[in-house]
Amino acid sequence: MTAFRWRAQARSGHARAGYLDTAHGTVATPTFMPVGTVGTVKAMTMDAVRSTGAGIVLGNTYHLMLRPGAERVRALGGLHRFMDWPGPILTDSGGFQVMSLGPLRRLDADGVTFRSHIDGSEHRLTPERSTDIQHALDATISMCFDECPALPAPAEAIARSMRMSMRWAERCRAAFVPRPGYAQYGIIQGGTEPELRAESVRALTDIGFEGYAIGGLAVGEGQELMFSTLDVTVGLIPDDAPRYLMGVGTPDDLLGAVERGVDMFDCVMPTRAGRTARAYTERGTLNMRNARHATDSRPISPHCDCPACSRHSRAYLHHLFRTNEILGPMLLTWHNLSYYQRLMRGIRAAIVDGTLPEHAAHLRAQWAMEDW
Ligand code: PRF
Ligand code: ZN
Repeated sequence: MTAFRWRAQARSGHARAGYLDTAHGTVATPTFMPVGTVGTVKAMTMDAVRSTGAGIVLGNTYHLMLRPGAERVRALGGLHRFMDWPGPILTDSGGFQVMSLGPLRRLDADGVTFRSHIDGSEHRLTPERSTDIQHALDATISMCFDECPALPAPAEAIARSMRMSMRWAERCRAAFVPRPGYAQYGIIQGGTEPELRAESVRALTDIGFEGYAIGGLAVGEGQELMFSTLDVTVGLIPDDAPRYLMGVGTPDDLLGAVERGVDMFDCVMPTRAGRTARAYTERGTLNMRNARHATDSRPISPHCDCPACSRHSRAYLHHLFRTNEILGPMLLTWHNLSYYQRLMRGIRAAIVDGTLPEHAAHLRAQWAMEDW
């Protein structure tokens, strides 16, 4: 039986490299988790996801409770078996996803009532229900049910929302059934107000979780405010607990957040961009629909060993997107996830080698350069 824990391997400034031990295997951190919202990383087989170097993936309570339903996933052996991912899975609680339904949701102190975006049927999520669903899915890491207000918002509204999320966190913890190698993370809220963030960390550490997430960022505040909020928040989290920045971000966001002490990330960016012809490279992004790629026999990136780069030209990818062929999104998602995992591997290696400042400067200089 593996106990759930994060252990440090090396440090550089506030950045940490380490390992996350779970019931479903060990993951090197800092790590990027590909998003598998409905039990699939869109356009990818799980073998392909594994081959990019991903060690942990994310699933969503909200989507899976509606289709196919948490009890069906449980009856079919849990989410790992259902989607064929034996490694660790983190599930988001549904709070953030229900938020984005806008007029389809009604919030009260006990939870959220909402209409399905699929068929309009009425459903309810509470801290207890969200926690039970994540158990039924057999999530390795369950997230607390929270509210994530959009920014900017009045400090009074942010404070009220954060305090409600902290009361919900207590109820989530009470509903959580601990098992060896499994974890539940609390989610820090409080907008960009340092005092509210500090109050939120205190509330969550008083309850006690296996890990702590920073929520409520990348919701319209901009990178500068996101980084300054990390500067005043991350250091308050217990040093021996994993820290997860939810829904972030661009390669530059990831690097800046790792430098500030974050260990885990998830974002739809590489997968969504891959389906819409946008390629991430060491020198910024490319739009594969652009006519300048039409006769280019070079790979997307000379540094990438993904199938799109090792077997195909930019011209072929351009052709696939121009003809709306399904292989275009498949290959470009593979490429983008390969880029994100290569980025994280490089950052981890630099923390271990003690060369993070030089490596970060090199990455930023490359991002600012013209395409090869
Ligand atoms: N809460 C939850 N999930 C999230 C967020 C949050 O604040 C964010 C914010 N960027 C992304 N995903 N539960
Ligand atoms: Zn590639």
